[in-house]
Amino acid sequence: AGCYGKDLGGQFPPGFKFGAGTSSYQVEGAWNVSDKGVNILDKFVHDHPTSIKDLSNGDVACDSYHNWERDVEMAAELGLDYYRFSLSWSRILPTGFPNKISKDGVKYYNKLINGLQAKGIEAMVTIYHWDLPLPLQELGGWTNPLIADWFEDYARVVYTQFGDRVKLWLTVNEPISFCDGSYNTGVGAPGVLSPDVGAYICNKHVLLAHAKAWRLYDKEFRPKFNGRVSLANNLLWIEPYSEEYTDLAELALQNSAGRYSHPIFSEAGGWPPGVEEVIAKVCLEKGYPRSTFPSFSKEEIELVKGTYDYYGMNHYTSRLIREAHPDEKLLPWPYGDAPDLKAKMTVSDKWPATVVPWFYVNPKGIRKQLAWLKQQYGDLEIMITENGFPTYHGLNDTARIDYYKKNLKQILLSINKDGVNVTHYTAWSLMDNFEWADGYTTKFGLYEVDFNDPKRTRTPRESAIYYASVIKNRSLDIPSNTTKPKQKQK
Ligand code: PNW
Repeated sequence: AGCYGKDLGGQFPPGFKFGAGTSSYQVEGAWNVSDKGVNILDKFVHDHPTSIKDLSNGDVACDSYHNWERDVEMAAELGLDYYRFSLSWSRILPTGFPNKISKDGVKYYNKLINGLQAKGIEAMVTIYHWDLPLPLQELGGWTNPLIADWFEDYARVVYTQFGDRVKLWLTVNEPISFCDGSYNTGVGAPGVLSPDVGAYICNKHVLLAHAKAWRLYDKEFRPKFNGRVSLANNLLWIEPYSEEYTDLAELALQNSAGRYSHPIFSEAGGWPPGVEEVIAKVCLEKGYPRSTFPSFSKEEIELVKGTYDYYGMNHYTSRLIREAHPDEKLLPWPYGDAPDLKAKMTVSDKWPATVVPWFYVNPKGIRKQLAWLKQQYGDLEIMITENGFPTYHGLNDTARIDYYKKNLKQILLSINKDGVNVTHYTAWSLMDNFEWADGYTTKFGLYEVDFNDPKRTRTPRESAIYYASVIKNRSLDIPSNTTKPKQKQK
């Protein structure tokens, strides 16, 4: 019997896989090494140092460009089945275009992929995790319709270079974050404020870019490499504040999860129900002559529909939604409020706060979110591509262990009780890293990174030892002695 009781049903199904994730800008450093091109994150942090809490940046970060062997070793220590990381577009294509492929850039990822392979660890590769080459941004970035072709060209390069060994691909990470999140606030790269317009154009172009990259793989690479491709959506679980707001909560889910999923995963394709109408109405109220929400042509609907091999889901936290009071101050969508729905997003006082303001703990949310996906899009395979918990520094991270334990428990209930086909779980993150506007002040790592040490020494937290034991036992019912840290603390 484990220390959490006998009958918890803590076993994961055979074949269930565990991983951990990072992204290029957040860990690699080496921002100007060799012929690497400049991307929008490099430019943003250098131009706006004060927009990062500790005035830091990702110039060096975890220096994974040089420390990749240690990263592989950590993945092996944890017993990961796979490691999720992202490719830096500008490191591989210094101009953003395939006219020039960087030998050093490709070499770096080959070393990493081969290093993982040598330890029997698969690579789950994100093609784009927010670091757009600057030359593409100067042409409008995600608001230029040609981005779909530029992205497809880049995808062809990486499938060609790495597809023999990489079998799990994610085209883009959290488009709601780099479309809605970025254009509605102007905060973070590329630093363009374009409420009502930018986010929606970006939304449409991301779907087309994803679809082209998926179709390219399907046609030219799947026959020889037999891998699988999807995208990672951040799903913020939204519940009604009280029963009268049930429809509002559903509309908010369609406006978040739906706008980035329905066109791809639903049988009908196209924009999700209700959203186009609401936005059109709001646009007229705001004085636009017509809706700023782009429509899809029939051909585009067909192009995008069905371009998935599984669903990639990032999930962290939940919200409650209610109608806003008149004159109530509303923050921008999606991580503030929902001004276009004239709604306020709050949280339950039963959900513990964390060290980051957007994050309250509601483990039941992940199970409800998974059930919603199944109900919306049918019985598809779902991989959790991110889930994790923030703390300040320190190796004794009991709150993180508690978060993982409770979320994994809910995922087991989802699999066993709700019949949802969840097959992969990715802890975010393998190690502390550049946490965007928080800089290095808040930490998501299973491994702590010493950012004052030029070597960027990594040390396992208690949560790393816990996660390793879950993976080893393929169960949450872990004999109590294996949850104690074995490693010496420094
Ligand atoms: C993700 N929310 O972003 C990103 O994919 C990671 O790069 C990042 O390090 C991680 O979460 C932790 O922040 C999110 O408000 C941003 O729900 C916002 C939310 C969730 C995820």
